[in-house]
Amino acid sequence: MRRLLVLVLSAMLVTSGVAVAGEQVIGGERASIEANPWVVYLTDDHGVQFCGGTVVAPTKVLTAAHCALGRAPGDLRVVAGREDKLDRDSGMSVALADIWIHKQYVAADEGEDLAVLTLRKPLPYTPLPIAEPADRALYQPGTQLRALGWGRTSENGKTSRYLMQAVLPVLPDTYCAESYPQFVKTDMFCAGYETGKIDTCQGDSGGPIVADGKLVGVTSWGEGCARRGKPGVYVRISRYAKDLHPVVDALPTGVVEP
Ligand code: 4AZ
Repeated sequence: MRRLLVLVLSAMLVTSGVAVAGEQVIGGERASIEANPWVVYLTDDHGVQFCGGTVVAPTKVLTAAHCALGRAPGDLRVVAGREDKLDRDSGMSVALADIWIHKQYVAADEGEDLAVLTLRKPLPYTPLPIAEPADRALYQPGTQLRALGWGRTSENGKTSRYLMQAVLPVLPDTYCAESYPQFVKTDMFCAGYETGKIDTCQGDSGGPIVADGKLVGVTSWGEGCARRGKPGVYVRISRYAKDLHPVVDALPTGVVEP
């Protein structure tokens, strides 16, 4: 009876698309920090990783608004140059001077899910350029993007000790709109597979999805993780380039122009 129940339950898990194998990001593989020096994670005041981010200038980290909202600069830190969360000797943990949240942000599934963190000291890691309006080709359905993060490796599982990556093709806006009634195609895109199985998950939010050496999207939201017909949704960065440039390219306070 007990064995039958286990059998039935595991069959239900398989058919519901919950990632039983419990692989990485979900269904991904390990990635090196050397090849992706601009990917960072955010920790709370207990040192617990809860979101991702991208170095977009020496003192600026782009993340999701929902990762930063309600937090003071002293409540979180940026960890850079560290692939293994337990390897405290690698990379660095940096304090914040300021948090900017997009002024139109209300909720992740309404768009504008963007925040820029200003660091107290510059990072020695190469920044990643953001996608611009001219980069529209990167958002064509089928474009192979790569998402990175230390998020959960199954929908209800633990976050990853190691940096993980997964290749996720851009899906047509029509498909995203059928999946989610609140999908806003000008501000968001969705990526993944109709069958689910490979996806970002909780803890990956705020982190990068990239192609062609550019930041194409910021991991934002979705219904569960790796579920059939419920792809991950990402901030369409090219649409926000004009909002981000003044914040990202601002000289650090205290630096005076010659
Ligand atoms: C989250 O809660 C989250 N499957 C991140 C990504 C996705 C869903 C939820 C996409 O941070």
